Amino acid sequence: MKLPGSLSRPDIATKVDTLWSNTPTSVARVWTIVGLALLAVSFPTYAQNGAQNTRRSTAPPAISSASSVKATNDWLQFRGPNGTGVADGPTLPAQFGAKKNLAWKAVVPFGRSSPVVTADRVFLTASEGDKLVTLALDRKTGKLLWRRDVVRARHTPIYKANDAASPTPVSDGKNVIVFFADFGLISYGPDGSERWRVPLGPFSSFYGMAGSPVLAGNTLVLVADQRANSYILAVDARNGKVLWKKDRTNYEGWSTPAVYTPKNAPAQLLVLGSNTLDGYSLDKGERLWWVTKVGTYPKGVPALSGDMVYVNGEGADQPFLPSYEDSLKKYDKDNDQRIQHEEMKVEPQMQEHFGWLDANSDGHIDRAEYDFVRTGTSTSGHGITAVRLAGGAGDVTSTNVVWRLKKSYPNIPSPLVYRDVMYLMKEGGIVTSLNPATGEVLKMGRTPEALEEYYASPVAADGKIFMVSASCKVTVLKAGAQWEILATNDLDEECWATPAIAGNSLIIRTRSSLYSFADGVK
Ligand SMILES: [Ca+2]
Ligand SMILES: [Ca+2]
Repeated sequence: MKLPGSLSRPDIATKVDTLWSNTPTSVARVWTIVGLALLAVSFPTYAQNGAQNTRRSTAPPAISSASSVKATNDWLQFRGPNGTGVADGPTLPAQFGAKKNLAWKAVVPFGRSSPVVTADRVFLTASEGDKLVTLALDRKTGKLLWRRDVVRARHTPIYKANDAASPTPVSDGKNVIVFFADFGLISYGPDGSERWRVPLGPFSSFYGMAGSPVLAGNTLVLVADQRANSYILAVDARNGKVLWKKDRTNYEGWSTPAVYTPKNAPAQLLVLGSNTLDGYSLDKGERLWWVTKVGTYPKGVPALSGDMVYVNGEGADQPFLPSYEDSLKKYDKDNDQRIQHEEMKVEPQMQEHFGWLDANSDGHIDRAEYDFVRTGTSTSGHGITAVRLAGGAGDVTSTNVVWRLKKSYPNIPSPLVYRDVMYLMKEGGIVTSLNPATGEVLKMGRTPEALEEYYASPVAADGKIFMVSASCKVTVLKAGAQWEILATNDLDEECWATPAIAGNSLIIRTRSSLYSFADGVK
């Protein structure tokens, strides 16, 4: 059997662990939330959080794009300005709902992608049966301006926690570019006219593709990490012409890249993949440097702040699965030394993830496949990794990693750095504030009215942090090292998407609707 490529990578340490913590139940729980982009929790064992270096960063922000957080009037990609989740300038309400501070509400088809906002439009993707849908709504009124459908090229089976429209669109402020794993890339003009398309796929991902495309000037970048043949692709956003494509050896991933523009050097792409964070040159796609031991299950987007970047990757210190022999004893009723789907029904929550272990989809889990997941993808470091963007080539793990946090970090939600404080939103409703320079935990507490799963990444503006739970309870924090809860607003529906903030509007997608909230509108 051919093993997935990353197992043989010398720079990949071999393991994952936190992810599936110890029991099949937790395995299922975690995987219920994998793959959502896309769009953070544990227990207060924070004293020894793995901070390894206490150098204080006093450097001013060196990132042109990320630091352009002045009066943000648009939100053009997943998690806004360069994926930071931070908008500056607006005034936003702490309390809102169907009858409070509601500017408009629009019914939209299902999809887990997040809204993006230009000066006059809100773009959104969805899927309905065979149709892959792109919507443009009027930003002021929520009125549908146009809808474009393409028929999906295929119907790749993926895990139930993902869907055909989980990647978030990206806009240059005028046009929109969308990515559907069952189709490829498509760009529409402001009036809905198709500008170009780039068919892509099929992709091989048990949990489904989820990373969103991003723009760096006129270059559109898409990271397609899958079971084999992972790659990063750069396309001319003006015409859809492929500029370059580079193979990656990383395994399945669901992370969106970030663009880093050093003060006096060309732009780079920061790509979080299974077990590595890589820096690529934007112009040619050369892999310039990398950091290892960053976890196996990359999600969200690298969070840039000043000359630091923070990434989040699940993993564990010990294998989360029992030995193959123990699993054979439990499941292998026909004694053929392999595990079949039917045999796993004694453990329904494990059975749901059968396809994750059966890498070649032949209906049998064999030892090599099992051990690949048990040890090959699990225990190579994990948690929040803080990396100084200090130059260097090749493996810069030993020189550029400033600290790591291996406890109480999120699974899906990205870290947020806002006004010199880092916030983590972890499943179960656990909020942690940290000193981003050192990893020191400043405060840990709960969101008592929203103790549940979180898929959306936290966003911030107006001195407030917005955290959206799986049942769309939106907790608003007063930002600060000793943060406080200002309000919890209940939209009473399932919620996966990361909110958008543009001007004085807070735009939130629930299962069926898109809401725009603003202070004092009603
Ligand atoms: Ca068997
Ligand atoms: Ca197999």
